[in-house]
Amino acid sequence: MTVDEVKIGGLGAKRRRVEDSRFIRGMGNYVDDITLPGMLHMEILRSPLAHARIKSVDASAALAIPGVQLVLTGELLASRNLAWMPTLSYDTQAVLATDKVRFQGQEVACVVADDPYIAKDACEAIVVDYEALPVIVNPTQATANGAPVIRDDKENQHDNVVFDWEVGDKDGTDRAFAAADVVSELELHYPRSHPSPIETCGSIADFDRATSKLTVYMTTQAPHIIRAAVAMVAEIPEHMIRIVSPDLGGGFGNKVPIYPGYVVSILASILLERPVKWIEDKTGNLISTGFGRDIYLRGQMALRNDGKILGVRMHTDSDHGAFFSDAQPSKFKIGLMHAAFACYDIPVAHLTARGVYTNKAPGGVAYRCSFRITEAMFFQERMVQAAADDLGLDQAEIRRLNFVKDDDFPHRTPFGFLTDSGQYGKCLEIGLEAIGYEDFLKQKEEARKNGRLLGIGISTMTEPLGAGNSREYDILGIKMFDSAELRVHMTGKALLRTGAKSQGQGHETTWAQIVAHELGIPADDVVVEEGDTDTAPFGMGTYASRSTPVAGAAVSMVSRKIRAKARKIAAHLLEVSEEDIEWELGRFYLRSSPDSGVTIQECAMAAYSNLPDGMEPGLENNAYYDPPNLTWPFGCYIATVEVDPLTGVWDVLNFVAVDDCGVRINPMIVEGQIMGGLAEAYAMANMQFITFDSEGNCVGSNYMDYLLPTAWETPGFELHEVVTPCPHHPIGAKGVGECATVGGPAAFVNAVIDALKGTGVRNIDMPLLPDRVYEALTEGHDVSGSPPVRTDL
Ligand code: MCN
Ligand code: CUM
Repeated sequence: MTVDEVKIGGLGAKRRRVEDSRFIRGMGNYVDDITLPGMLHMEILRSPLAHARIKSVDASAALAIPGVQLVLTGELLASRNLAWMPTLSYDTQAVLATDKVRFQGQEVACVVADDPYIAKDACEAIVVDYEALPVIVNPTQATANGAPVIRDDKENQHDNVVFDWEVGDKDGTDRAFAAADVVSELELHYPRSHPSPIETCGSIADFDRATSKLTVYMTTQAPHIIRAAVAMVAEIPEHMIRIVSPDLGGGFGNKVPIYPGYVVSILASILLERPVKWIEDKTGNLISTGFGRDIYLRGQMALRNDGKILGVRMHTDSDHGAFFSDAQPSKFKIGLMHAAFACYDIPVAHLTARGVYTNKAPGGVAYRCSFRITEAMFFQERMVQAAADDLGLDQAEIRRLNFVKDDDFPHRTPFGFLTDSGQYGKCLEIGLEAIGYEDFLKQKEEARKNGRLLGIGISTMTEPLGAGNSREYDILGIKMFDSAELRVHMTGKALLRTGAKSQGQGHETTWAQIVAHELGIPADDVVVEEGDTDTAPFGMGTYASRSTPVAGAAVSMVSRKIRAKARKIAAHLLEVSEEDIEWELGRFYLRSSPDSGVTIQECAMAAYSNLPDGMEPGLENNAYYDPPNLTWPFGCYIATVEVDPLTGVWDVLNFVAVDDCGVRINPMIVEGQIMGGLAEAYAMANMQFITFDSEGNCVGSNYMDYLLPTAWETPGFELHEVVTPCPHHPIGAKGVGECATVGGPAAFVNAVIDALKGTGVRNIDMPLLPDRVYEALTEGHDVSGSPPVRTDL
C-alpha cells in the first residue's frame, strides 16, 4: 500500500495549477476587487515636468468640488515630517514633492474623494506653479561639468553621483591584461524597460479608529518588509499593522519597492478614519514605478590566442533616476553585477561601478532579475561572443574551453561568489544537438551565397538565485531568510503558510507538492496561504527567484519536523519504540513486520485524540530557513535568426533552451516559467524600451509606445532539461523564475550580430529595432547607446 508520489501530486508531478481555476474564471481576488464600507478613493496628481522648482500649489478649487474629502500636498506631509521616506537603498525619496519635482510623473498631490472620477477631476483643478529647470536624462549629462545638482535636498550631495564602487582584484587584473595575447573590448547599453504587470499597483488603507489597527491591502511582493517599513516611517507599532497582499496580477519585480501612493493612502485613511483606495492607472505605473536596467557597460577581456580567458575588466554607469530606491542586498551598490562570469573559470576580474541621479523615475533593479543579474549576464555573453569573433574562434568552442568543469565544484568565481554545482558542458552539448549546430553553420554559409543572412547566437549563464543567506544578504539590516508554518488537522488535511508571496508563479500548487513529497499527504489536501502578515510567518517575500531556494526549503524543513513528531505518535500507536519503525511515503511501519503500520493521516488523528503520555497535543510547527548559499541554476539558450537585408527585420527561426534548475518540483510550472521568461527576453531584444526626450518626457508610458509581445509576435521555444541537484537545498531544487529572462536576450542579440558577421558590425544595442539593424548593415558600423526617441508618433 505504498503511496504513489506522482499520483498524490508530489515532487515531479505535472500537477495543474490550483490557483488557475479561480484566475481563468475571473474569480481572483485582487486589490481592486476589494470594497470596504465607507471606502473613499484617491488619485495622484503627477508632475508634467521632469525638473522644476515648485513655487506654489493651490488646491482651493479642488477642495471646492463636491465629493472631495481631502487634498494632500507635500507641504501638508512636511508638517507631519512625512514628505520624504527612506528607500531600501539608504537614500530618501519624496512622497509628495515639496521643493522640486525631479522626474516627469512624480507625485505632487493627492485627492481623496467619494469616487475615483471626482478625485481625478479634482486633481486637474489643482494649480501648481512650476519654474522649469535644466533636465538631465543620462549619465553623461549627469556627470558633465556644471551639471545642475538634482538632489540638492541632500546635505552633502554636490554632484549627481549616487555611488562609486569597485570590487575585485585590480592589480591582478592589470597583470592578466599585461600578459594577454589579445584584448577584446565591447561597450553596451542595456535600455530602460519596465516589468509592466497587467495589474498596476494599488492599495486600500483602512485605519480602524475603534482598535487603532491599520490594515492595508496592497500589491506587494514582500508584505512583511512593508509592515516593518510602515512601523518605522509612520511610527505605528508593528503589531497594530496588518499588510495583506491578495491575488496579484503579476509582479515581475514591479511590486517590490515602496511607492508614494501606498504611503499617502495610509496617511489619508488615518486622517479621515475611513478606508482609502488607490489604484494606479497604466500610465502612472509605466511612468513612475520601478523600472529595470538603464545601464551603460564597458568591458575588456584579456585572452590567450587559444581562447582562454585570463581576466576581465568591467565598468558600469547606471542611471538610477531621481532617487536611489533599488531593492537589493544593500552592501553591494550595483546589485549582483559582480556575479558576472561565474560559469567561466577566470582567475581575476575587476569591476568599477558608478551610479548617477537623473531626472527620470527611480528604480533601477526590478524586472525579472536577481539584482542586476540580467545586465551582468547579457554583458558577459555579449563579451564572450565578441571575444570569439576577435579570435576567430567558434562561439561554442570558446565556452567549452572556459566553462567551470563538472568536478571543479565548489568553485570560487573571480569576484568571490561560491558556485557549488552544475553541468555546463552537458547543457551546451544538448542545446547544440537540439538546434542542429553543425548543420546550421553549413546552412548559414550556403545562404550567404544567395544573399541571405542567417545567424546563430548562444547564451550560457549561471545565475545566483535565492537571497539570502543571512550571513551575506540583508535589506536595511533585515537578514534574508524565510519561513513556513504547517498545520495538519485531525482528518489529515493541512494548512501551509509561508513568508513568500506568489504573484503568479504557482506557489499554491508547488508548496503543496513539497508537503506531499515529505509527508505523503496528497497535495490536494494541502491548502497554501501567503501574503497576510497577521497569519503568515515572517518572511522576506518573493523576488530574486528566492521562494523555492529559501521558503520552499522551509516547507521541507517544517514538514520534516511534523514527520518527526508523527513518528513518535506512530510508535505509540504501534506500541513499539521509535527505533523499531520505518518511514515510507505516507506511512510508518514496523521494521519487523512491514504490513503493520499507520498512515500519516492516522497519526494526525491521534495527535488530537490518542497521544503518548506527556506529549503536547496537535500536529503543527514552523521552520525558519537560512540557506547556506545561493542556488546556482544554469541556462543555455540558443537562437537562430534570419535578418532581412532590405528592411532590417529579423525573424527567429528556432530557439532552444536547456535549463538546469536542479530537482524540479513541478516540471510543468518550471516550463511555464521558462516560456514566460523567454517571451520577456525576446521582448527586450526585439521591441521593448522606455526612452526620454531631451526635456525628460517619458516615451513609453502607454502600450502604444511600450510594446509587449503577444502570442502572435513571440516565437516558439523548444525546452530541454538537465538536473544537477542543489547540494544544500533539502530537496535539491534551485530557483528558476528569472533564468530565461536573464539569459535569453543575449542569445537573440548574438544571433543577429552573427548574421551580420563580415560587415564590421560588432554591436547593436537593444532593442534591435529594424531601423537600427538596417543602419548597422547598410553603413557597416555599430549602433549603440540609448535608443532614439520615436519621431513617428
Ligand atoms: N519551481 C519548481 N522547481 C524548481 C524551481 C521552481 O517547480 N526547481 C517552481 C516554484 O515552486 C514556483 C515557480 O517554479 O512555483 C518559480 O519558483 P522560483 O524560481 O522559486 O521563483 P519565485 O517563486 O521566487 O518567483 C519569483 C520570480 C521572479 S523574481 C519574478 S520577477 C517573476 C517570476 O518569478 N515574476 C513572475 N516569474 C513570474 N511568473 C509569473 N506568472 N508572474 C510573475 O510576476
Ligand atoms: Cu528583479 S524582479 Mo523579481 O526579483 O521580483
